[in-house]
Amino acid sequence: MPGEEESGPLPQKGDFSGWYQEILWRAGIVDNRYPVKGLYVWYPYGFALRKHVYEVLRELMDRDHEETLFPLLVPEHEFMKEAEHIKGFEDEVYWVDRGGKNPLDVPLALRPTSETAIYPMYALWVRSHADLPLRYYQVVNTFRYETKATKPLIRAREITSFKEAHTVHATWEEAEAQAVTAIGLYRTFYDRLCIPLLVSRRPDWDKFPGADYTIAVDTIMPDGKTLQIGTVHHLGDHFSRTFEIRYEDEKGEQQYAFQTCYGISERSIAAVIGVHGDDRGLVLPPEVAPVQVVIVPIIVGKRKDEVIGAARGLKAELASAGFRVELDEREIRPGAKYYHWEMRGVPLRVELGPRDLDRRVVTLVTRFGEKSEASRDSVASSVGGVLSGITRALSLRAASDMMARVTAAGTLEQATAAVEGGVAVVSWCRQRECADILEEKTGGSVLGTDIGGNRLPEISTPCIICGKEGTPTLLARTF
Ligand code: 5CA
Ligand code: ZN
Repeated sequence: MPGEEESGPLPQKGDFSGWYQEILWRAGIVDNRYPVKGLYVWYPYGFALRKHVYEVLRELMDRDHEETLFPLLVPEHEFMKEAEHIKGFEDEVYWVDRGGKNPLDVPLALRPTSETAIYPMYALWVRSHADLPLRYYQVVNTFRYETKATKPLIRAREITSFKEAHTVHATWEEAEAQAVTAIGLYRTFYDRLCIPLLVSRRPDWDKFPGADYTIAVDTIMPDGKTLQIGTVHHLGDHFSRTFEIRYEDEKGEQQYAFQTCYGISERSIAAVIGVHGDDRGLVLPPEVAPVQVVIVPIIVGKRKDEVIGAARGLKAELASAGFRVELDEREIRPGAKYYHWEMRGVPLRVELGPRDLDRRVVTLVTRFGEKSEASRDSVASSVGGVLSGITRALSLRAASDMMARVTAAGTLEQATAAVEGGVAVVSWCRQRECADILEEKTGGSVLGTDIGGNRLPEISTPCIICGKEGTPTLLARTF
């Protein structure tokens, strides 16, 4: 069973690494004790959270994408086709090379991502311009033999919840427009999770292997490090030339297609946990909370049956109004129940005791500790209103916390100080040599250049290293 109440106080969130590891099991998200490094197990409560997060993602994707499912295993000859892609992934691939006792004729890669599984099929499917644009996605597990320290949900060797979209277009410009659309989609997705973003264009040496360019979305975790929680890649025609993805244009000529791909993983859930949680546990946005409302009956003296009966009626009413609601009837102190549900991030608690019954009211207590009273006769609409308020407050708090950690830096000293606690915005000329010096002197990494929409603090234009013309650039310590 997940960590129970008697295991002592939760580490303070200020010790983020200790807090994070501990909360994953105390709140029943994942168990990291599976006997293979980098693999972990979803508990039912964590799985329910994952389900709701991915329902939001699927709802957004399904507006103009279709969901598909491709095999996990990729034959070596397909995997080895695109030179840059292989170079980027060869040290991270798990191989299957035996069937029972016999060596396989063709070794099979466990997909680290699915370009090389999907694109041979796209080559068969794409025939004419009428087939384009093509926009498919899948949600699957992928495997990467990560060599940096693994962390559940953040750096896993089995990525259990890899949402990857792969699109095909007639022109480079249409693929670019799709990349812009995808960034908008990811903005909306993270907005629904109340997670603020910094969006930047990765430097060329950090782009996805085989891409023309990569746009990444990052957020800032409580320890000041940034976490990349999604990427959008313009693939140009690199893969279409390798995999022969061609279409017949209006004039009857064969043309190579242009492609994009973009992905999100369970890091999205790590961000929800890390950005919103506090010293008492998870704080979940109502939209994705497995339990949105918990009813705690306050039972004193003789009126127990009456209170329980009323609480069951309230549960039925809230459930039929569409809320995910639990009634905690356990024979333990109310305080122990509060602790339990606070740890699990339930946004709203409804308390109901004999005096509330007499006055036809209920007491509402938000996960932030704000108390109010609602009339029993209009309780569903009060609960809806309070939950909306919680969503707004979470978004605002997360956004202002993040922006407080983004600092303009005109000197190396300022940049060094800024990356201690968050993100430095510096001016950089896009030359590798300047980035190397910048990274070495400050201890941060160049995330990427601003692509607008980030509301960054103003900085002057000369490159912080060489003094030539520069662009606003994000510098941070990263996960
Ligand atoms: N094929 C492309 C787009 S689908 C691709 O694989 N892009 S990626 O390598 O950037 O991965 C997409 C996202 O997955 C990353 O932005 C990151 O948020 C997440 N991710 C990458 N590696 C891991 C890992 N080891 N554990 C958890 N999430 C990961
Ligand atoms: Zn420079």
